[in-house]
Amino acid sequence: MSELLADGMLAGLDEIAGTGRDARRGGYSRHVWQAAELELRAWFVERAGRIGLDIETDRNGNIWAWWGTPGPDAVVTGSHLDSVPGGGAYDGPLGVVSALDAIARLQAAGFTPSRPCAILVFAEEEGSRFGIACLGSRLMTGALGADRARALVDADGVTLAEAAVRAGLDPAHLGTDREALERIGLFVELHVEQGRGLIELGQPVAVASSILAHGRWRLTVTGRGNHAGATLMADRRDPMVAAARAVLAVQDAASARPGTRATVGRMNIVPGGTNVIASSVQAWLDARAETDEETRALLGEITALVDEAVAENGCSVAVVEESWAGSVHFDPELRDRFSAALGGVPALPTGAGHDAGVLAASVPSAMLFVRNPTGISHSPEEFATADDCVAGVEALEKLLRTLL
Ligand code: HGY
Ligand code: MN
Ligand code: MN
Ligand code: MN
Repeated sequence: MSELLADGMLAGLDEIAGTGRDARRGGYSRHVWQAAELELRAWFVERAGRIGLDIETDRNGNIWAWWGTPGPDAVVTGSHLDSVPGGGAYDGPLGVVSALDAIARLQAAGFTPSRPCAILVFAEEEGSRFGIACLGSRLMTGALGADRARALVDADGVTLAEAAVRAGLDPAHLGTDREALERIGLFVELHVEQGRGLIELGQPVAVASSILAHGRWRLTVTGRGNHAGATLMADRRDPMVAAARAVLAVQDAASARPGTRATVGRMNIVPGGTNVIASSVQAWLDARAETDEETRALLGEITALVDEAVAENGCSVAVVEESWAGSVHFDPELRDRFSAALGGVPALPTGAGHDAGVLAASVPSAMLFVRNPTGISHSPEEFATADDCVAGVEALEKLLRTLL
């Protein structure tokens, strides 16, 4: 039995368990084309090579591992290897190692595909370096304009174009290459569940039914920097106070609208001195709802409340939309066909965005979820048991067998 069998995918997870550990935050920080993610790319290429897959990197920096001759109408599976800052071990990698192991199992059973098949590893699904979630799939489908993409800048001032050149790509092709997309006949992504759906259903595996609409906005609150000790409270225009009230407004607005979610998980305080009243505060809003309209309505309410809070503190605010992804409903025929093929596994909605959701606008796409007994994700507490991971691989293997 190849070492990919038996617990191949568990061995795969073990092999990368030490890559990109974030001692300060806990969990993993693996961001596109930076050391840890480059190490994972190399690991993936080596692992795929062990089962005879042929590797190529497309013009948007996504990695393809072909089982047999590359070609049109391919059955493609995969996910991503990058993470959020301080992320968990399964979000992304579980889909990649499961794809490797499902193919290894089919090979070991002497199965030969009747159509092209590939594993696809997307670049920058989390948007942790350049700020746009699902960057690799958006570039592939054209959901993100090429000019805007090339100009994206990371925290060190490196543009996506510059980072792409360092990664060996021609930035002129970022976001313009449709060849890669045209080879996909169907895409299926296995992913750890990031909520409590399968816990409550008491099942190890589900198919995805829908993905929330999801927007990201950058709020820049500007006040007047000053001395923490010499400035009377009545004389202050403190953007930190306005931003704090804005965060409370986000919490109130989303909590009052059933099904909506809104988060401020990232802030940048300028200049950031203990004895300095800030001059400006940047806060990033992540807002989601079942429909595009509800998400936009939530944003409208939040910005009205923020305007009020900011004005009362003598500050000003600028709101910039950084990314937007409309709600996704996976093809019900495909969803139900896959559910039936897996013995009637449930269909679950998700609040988390995925590359499969971006691709769904262009090619038949589906997702498999594997139970996460903590129900927590984007955190070191994210987890999946060995049994459920194997149930996920077996489900993916079964689907690939019906498709290939
Ligand atoms: O933010 C998300 O929902 C995904 O994990 N990128
Ligand atoms: Mn994620
Ligand atoms: Mn993910
Ligand atoms: Mn001083």
